[in-house]
Amino acid sequence: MSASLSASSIASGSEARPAMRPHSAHWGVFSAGWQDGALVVRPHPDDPDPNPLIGNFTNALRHPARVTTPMVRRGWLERGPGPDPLRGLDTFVPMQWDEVLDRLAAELQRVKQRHGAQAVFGGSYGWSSAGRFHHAQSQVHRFLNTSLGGYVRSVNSYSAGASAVILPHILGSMDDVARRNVTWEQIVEHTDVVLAFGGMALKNSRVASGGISRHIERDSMRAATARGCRFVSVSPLRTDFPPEAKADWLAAKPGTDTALMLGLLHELVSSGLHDRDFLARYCEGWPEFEDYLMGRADGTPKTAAWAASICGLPGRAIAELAAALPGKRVLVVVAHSLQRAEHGEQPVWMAAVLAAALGQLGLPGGGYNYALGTLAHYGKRTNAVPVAALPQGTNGVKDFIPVARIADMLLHPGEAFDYNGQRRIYPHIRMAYWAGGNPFHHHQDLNRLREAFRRLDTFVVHEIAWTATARHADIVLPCTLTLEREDIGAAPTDPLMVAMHRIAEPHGLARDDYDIFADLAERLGTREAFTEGRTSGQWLRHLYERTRTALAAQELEAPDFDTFWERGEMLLPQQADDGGILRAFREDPSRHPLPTPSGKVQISSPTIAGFGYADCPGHPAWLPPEDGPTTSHPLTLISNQPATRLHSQLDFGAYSASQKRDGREVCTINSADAAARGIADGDFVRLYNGRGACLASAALSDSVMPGVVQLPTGAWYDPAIDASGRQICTHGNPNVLTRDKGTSPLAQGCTGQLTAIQVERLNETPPPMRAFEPPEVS
Ligand SMILES: Nc1nc2c(c(=O)[nH]1)N[C@H]1C(S)=C(S)[C@@H](COP(=O)(O)OP(=O)(O)OC[C@H]3O[C@@H](n4cnc5c(=O)[nH]c(N)nc54)[C@H](O)[C@@H]3O)O[C@H]1N2
Ligand SMILES: Nc1nc2c(c(=O)[nH]1)N[C@H]1C(S)=C(S)[C@@H](COP(=O)(O)OP(=O)(O)OC[C@H]3O[C@@H](n4cnc5c(=O)[nH]c(N)nc54)[C@H](O)[C@@H]3O)O[C@H]1N2
Ligand SMILES: [Mo]
Repeated sequence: MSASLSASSIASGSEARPAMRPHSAHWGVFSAGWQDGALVVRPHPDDPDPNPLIGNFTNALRHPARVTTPMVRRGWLERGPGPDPLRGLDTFVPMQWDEVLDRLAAELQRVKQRHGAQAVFGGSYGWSSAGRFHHAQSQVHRFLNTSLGGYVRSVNSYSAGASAVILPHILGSMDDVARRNVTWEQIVEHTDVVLAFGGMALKNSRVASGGISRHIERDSMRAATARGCRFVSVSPLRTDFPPEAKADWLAAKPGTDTALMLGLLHELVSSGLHDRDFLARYCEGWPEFEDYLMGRADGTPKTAAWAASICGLPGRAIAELAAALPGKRVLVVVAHSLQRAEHGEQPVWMAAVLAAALGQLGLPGGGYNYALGTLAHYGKRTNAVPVAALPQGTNGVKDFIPVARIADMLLHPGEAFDYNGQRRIYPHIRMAYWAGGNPFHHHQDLNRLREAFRRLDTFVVHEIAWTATARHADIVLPCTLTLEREDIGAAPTDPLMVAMHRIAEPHGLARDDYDIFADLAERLGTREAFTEGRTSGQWLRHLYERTRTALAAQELEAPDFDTFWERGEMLLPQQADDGGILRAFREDPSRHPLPTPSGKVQISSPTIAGFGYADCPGHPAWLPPEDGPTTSHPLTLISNQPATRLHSQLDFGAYSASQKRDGREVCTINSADAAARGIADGDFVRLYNGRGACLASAALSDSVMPGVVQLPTGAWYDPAIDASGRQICTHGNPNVLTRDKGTSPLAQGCTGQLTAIQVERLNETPPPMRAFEPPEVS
């Protein structure tokens, strides 16, 4: 894991060519092959801006962190299923496949008979890497539906927990507002100002679930800028835009965007520059909102000066920005990150109101495109033919949780919680089955999550590697890495369908998730229902057929599966760049109403007001956070997406490892804040608050605003005791610090992005790193 391993094995065009076979990942299409015993990966030749994340594959296949054999936790084996404080501390016992599957099938039957399928949590949130068929989350859902009768599921995502719930109340579905809306083509041609809250970091838009063949964002920004488009980045980090965009950087305090947007809009309304015709014709509920904005409702006018006192930007800068917007083609963009925070619903809603008041919704390159720039799915055209996914069957259990309420559910069975106008009860979960996700990556307050998982009878995990989640499981089943399988790579917003060839044989005893589930189903008497009599190879052909028939129906070339497989890829037709539902609505609001209660943009929402939530009132509002900076924890931690990997995946990979220092994650801190604490570049630092502490290597920079520390997510949780006897994650996982509380009772989304911390220089040798060593076997 030394830096010298970096991305050096990514082949360049000039090297002697090994036999390369095509493959695809969420971070790009590439080919891979072996040269002198080393894996070489080469980006797709048509990709203008390849993602360096493909470098993480080069050393991954045979890495010691891989799980090589089925493992059972000793305590579970000796004492049987049940809550256990040793979960996560115990040793493991290797076991042959037949025996482990017999034991697991018996445990599934026990839980089902004693407690019913509603005692099994199968939400299994996560971004595991696969194509259309081997997608682990679809596999586990299909297995639990066909073989157990169902499972408690989770709804929404860690990505967009708040917006997925608020957007349908006010504009339309996430898909309509984020995916089928403004494209990069429109921005290049039409947009005058892109006002981006949370920036548009290329590290993020280089990723798309299902795959991405051409990374066009950098060139699109360059072309738009050359035509005269101005990018404005409201963000705590300068690096949230690439240099090509020549963005103006406005470093507002994190978590204050709603106040800033209110200040901008107050300026417009006070000068009469808001689009009254648009608000009257296309929107509902402006008057109530205007009463709030102008201070008639609560005595506080949301002036630029008021906003300045909250967000820390000069009032004059706010007034100047407001004055630069009317009469221009303005696109307002809000990154996912803003709503992964307390009251995350508010900036999503407020940005829609700002764009509506500018009269821009539905115009080419204008209006509001939630999350454009945060993932490669957005700003793209949609394919004109479908790409099939593994059907998941029918879930007989009705219970669900908003995805980020996992620890609450495990710690509070039978208790009530609020969600989107409903009052629901947390089910009592005895068994959790995870395949394809890493809750010890994605969840907040990991010390609390640990306690929560200890309440289970049994925790089953399929993993490629010894993540912290695998270490906290009772049964760990080794599964193949995508490079060890054949699959079909495709996403609805990418025109390239990829024949994902097998690059390597499975490591150790690893098996495909599909084959594991098929053999488990066999033991439960449901093999036929799960497999429909197909092998994986037959499933690929079956799924491919959906696309082939759609191509044939459009009288396009529709090669058979073998031809597609041999060619390695196929270009799919795409739909016109038509602006989606917002354009149609603008052109004819009576024929194409929005899917909201009024058919219009809900500037206020009587529905949401009717829920009576103080933390999500009936129109967007500034609601100060509870977890803001304090005297003891004066810094705001930004735990954003890592530039060197996808979440926690392949954190041991060569590229991810090459960007660490002394094997630890790097946090970036403003030079002044560092100086005040006697911290020099490269020092080990301890980041802490009342919930926990982690170690990181400090990088000093003025691209981070004062008062802010940035530590990306994804370093594998590595709990240890430091020289002073304190619990610390010795690797640098920020989720030991973040707060496990929903955005509001409306969406109950994840609030992991921001938290208040203190940072100090570490004056002792840090505990050793164990994250990438397999756990102790006995
Ligand atoms: N503090 C904080 N926390 C956050 C965020 C944040 O901004 N701040 N962001 C959140 C967001 S947006 C997200 S989407 C989540 C991401 O959270 P996750 O999606 O859970 O993270 P991944 O690391 O992608 O987890 C995928 C896991 O699947 C495993 N895997 C890979 N391939 C396979 C396979 O074929 N089969 C099986 N069975 N397993 C496989 C990988 O080894 C990995 O452990 O994190 C969230 N957490
Ligand atoms: N390389 C890489 N790319 C990824 C991922 C990854 O793990 N690695 N994950 C993918 C996934 S699943 C998702 S959901 C998307 C996530 O997309 P986002 O959630 O938008 O991504 P982040 O990097 O967490 O945040 C983007 C930026 O928002 C800024 N920010 C944070 N808080 C605030 C705030 O309160 N106000 C303002 N104005 N700015 C703020 C931070 O500076 C941060 O760099 O990224 C995707 N792309
Ligand atoms: Mo996400």
